[in-house]
Amino acid sequence: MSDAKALKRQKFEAVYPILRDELLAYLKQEGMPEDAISWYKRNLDYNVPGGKLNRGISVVDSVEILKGRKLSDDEYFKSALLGWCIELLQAFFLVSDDMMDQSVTRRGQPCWYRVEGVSYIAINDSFMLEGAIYYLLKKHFRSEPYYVHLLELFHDTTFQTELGQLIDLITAPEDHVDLSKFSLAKHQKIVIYKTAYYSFYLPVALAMYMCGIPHTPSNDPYELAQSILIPLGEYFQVQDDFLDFAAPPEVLGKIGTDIIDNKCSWCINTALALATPEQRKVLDENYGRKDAEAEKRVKALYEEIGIRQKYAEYEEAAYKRIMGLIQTIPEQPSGEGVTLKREVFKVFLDKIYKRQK
Ligand code: DMA
Ligand code: MG
Ligand code: MG
Ligand code: MG
Repeated sequence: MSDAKALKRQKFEAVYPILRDELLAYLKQEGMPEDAISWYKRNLDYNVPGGKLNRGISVVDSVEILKGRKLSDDEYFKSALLGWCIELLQAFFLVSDDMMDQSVTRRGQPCWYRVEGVSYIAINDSFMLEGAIYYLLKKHFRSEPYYVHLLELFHDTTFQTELGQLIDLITAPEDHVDLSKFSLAKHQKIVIYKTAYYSFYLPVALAMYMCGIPHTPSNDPYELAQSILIPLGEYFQVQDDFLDFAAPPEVLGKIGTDIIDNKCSWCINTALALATPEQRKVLDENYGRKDAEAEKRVKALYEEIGIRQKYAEYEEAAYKRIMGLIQTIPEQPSGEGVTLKREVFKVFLDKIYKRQK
């Protein structure tokens, strides 16, 4: 990591304990018992700050680019706070996702529900990570003219993500493998809803609201942003699917479960498109089984069909396509006020291009 990037991360991380302590102070004020306060603290500390923080820091980066200048202390704090609200949303989704996917590790440590003494309490803990978002938004943004936009955006994006999780889960029944039900079209729908809205559109739209960018009846800048960020998020989830199979767990911080979980992942869809009838039989017999040997056979088959090469080709094409979309943003904006800038999207794309974790 470059020095500049490490410093940026440190500055962003320094905001986290302030917000956590505000949340804990609320519990104290409500007269909650000490063990409840320390439980919530442990939940927050375990699940919120330890990730890559790409989504959270992207709010700050985007506000800076849109304003075209260094932020005041208050502007920095507010944009970082919105960034941490996305990280809270992410923590809420991940705690529940790991239970539903029966995952083992996350960010190099056991998934929260697998921690001694937590188990199903993790369900309520995930709700309390979500609840924190609205406590913090109300406390810090209630008097802003864009407050209701923030609320709607978080609510809409949450619902979209939940729809995505629903189709991800019901397309992967535990007891019934039917690969003929998978398709790249289904995959695209799943990844746009479960990942792209909250991971890519949300950070940029939050920054746009904070900068006072208005909606317009035609050529709405939020629509324009979405037309680039949704494909970007799709590309990101294809990477997630590929890394689930290909990345060493020590690097990725999590152990892949997609093959055992019968997921409609980019890898299986790509393999299905390339498989000979004999290879197809191997997939039919081994995909989605709760069996490490069957998983190994699927992985060997992925290698055999050259999925790494296919992925490299996909990644190059996706990069070029998204760069092309970014060029559709007018470089010389007309009119007054803060307008969308290509740089917002380029920075985001460069953060994920060829990522290994
Ligand atoms: C990610 O799906 C989507 C959400 C909303 C967490 P996933 O199960 O592929 O994520 P991961 O690979 O991180 O478990
Ligand atoms: Mg998962
Ligand atoms: Mg999942
Ligand atoms: Mg995954």
